[in-house]
Amino acid sequence: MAEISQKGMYRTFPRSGKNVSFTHYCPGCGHGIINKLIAEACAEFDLQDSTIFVDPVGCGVFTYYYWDAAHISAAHGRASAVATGACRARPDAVTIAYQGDGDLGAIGFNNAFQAASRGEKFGCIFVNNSLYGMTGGQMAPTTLEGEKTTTTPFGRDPSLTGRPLHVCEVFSQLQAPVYIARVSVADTRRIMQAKAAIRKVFEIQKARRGYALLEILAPCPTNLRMDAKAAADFCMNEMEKEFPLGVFRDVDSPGARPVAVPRAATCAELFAEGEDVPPPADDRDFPELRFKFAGYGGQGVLSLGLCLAEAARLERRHTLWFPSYGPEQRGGSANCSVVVSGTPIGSPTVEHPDVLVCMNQPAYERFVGDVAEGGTVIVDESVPLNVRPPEGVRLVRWPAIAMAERFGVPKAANTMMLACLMKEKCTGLSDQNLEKALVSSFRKKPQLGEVNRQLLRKAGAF
Ligand SMILES: Cc1ncc(C[n+]2csc(CCOP(=O)(O)OP(=O)(O)O)c2C)c(N)n1
Ligand code: SF4
Repeated sequence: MAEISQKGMYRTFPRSGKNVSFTHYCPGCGHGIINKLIAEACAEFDLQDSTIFVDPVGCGVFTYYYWDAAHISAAHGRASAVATGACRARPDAVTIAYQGDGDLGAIGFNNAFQAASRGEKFGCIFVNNSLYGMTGGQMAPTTLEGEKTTTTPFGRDPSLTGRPLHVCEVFSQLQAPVYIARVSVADTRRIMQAKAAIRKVFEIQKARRGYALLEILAPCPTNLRMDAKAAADFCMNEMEKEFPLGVFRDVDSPGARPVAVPRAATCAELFAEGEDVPPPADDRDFPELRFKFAGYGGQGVLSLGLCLAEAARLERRHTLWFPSYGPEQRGGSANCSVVVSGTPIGSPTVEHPDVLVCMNQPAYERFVGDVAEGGTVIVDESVPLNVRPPEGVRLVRWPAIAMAERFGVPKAANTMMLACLMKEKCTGLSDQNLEKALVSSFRKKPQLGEVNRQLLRKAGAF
């Protein structure tokens, strides 16, 4: 038997503990055809090693099992937002978001629309099967008037649920997109047109020309409660009446006003006035260090974390700072995570810190059990220790609050904590950069920067 072409796809798909060579799609589903066309286009343009697919939540969720390229799974409706991040972080790669009509047209409409309006450099393949497939056939914004779904059992009634959403037509009001088209995969001729349009999306991304939206009408026999032939006929005869096929915007058409490929902003630009330093340098010998700073809002734990992250940036380490606080400006709990690493960091969240700094009792009790084995917890001396740190965790008690009061600057308790981190040599960063970062955090009040520098020395940081 001739081998079936699987260009751009894995040979087998490891699903549910088995290695199968068929997809999870129902017979007659448009996703299956579209998946194959996308994989082929990616492979034919030799882009498998430089494509980032952003996968949706919906029936297309498993494309990472099928397409042999890099993938990021987005939360429901967020593929265009995630694709924005991916194409900005990796302007050298081709980014493709894959979204259903519930995903893009309902929960995710705004982020898809805004990404298109900004002219983000990615291609969006939008599969319109007129309903929510994965969850059992509920009405989507694209459901036709009169179409029966599980949530419109008597047919969609515009007086209750409005009229179908025409995504291509709405996006065509925007200036930045360079390509907007609607195709179908309901018969062979249409599949060939869809193939050409998908190739065009890849070509546009390969040439970094701008945002491209390709809507593909696709049958969902299962939820339409039809056989494959009838569902394809519904797609051609009913859906196309509402959603005419065609090209709404082409690369060089007069309506398009693409925006330039953005240059990645430097940290100095992002943080205004900060000292510009070259981007982080990879250093595999520098281990990833995870910090958590916790206390009340107003105790300066977020600034303390920022200071550490800024010192890491000055040292050309990879670093991320991630704050978490309540709605109150002062008084509520606040904490932040900081990751410092010699290699790019996957996530800014820190579940098991190597170093935990606690300025109050609730923070200590909440986080002390999470500290990684071999880690350190630094707690203000005023905090009663009702709970012991886990086995293998070093405890350091430090009178940060009392010292700041004694030095006449009660607000500088966080600077006193920084002094302790430096004394204990817990940061992996140089004293010089930590001091510089501290002073620069007061750049709008330089006299306070100098006061804090002196306090750092008085506290015996170095
Ligand atoms: C935040 C959130 N809300 C709702 C869901 C449930 N959900 C999963 S898939 C889906 C709809 C998918 O429909 P569509 O985007 O049209 O894709 P299809 O399955 O038809 O390909 C919904 C509502 C979810 N997973 N997450
Ligand atoms: S439920 Fe519909 S969209 Fe989902 S796999 Fe089956 S046919 Fe395709």
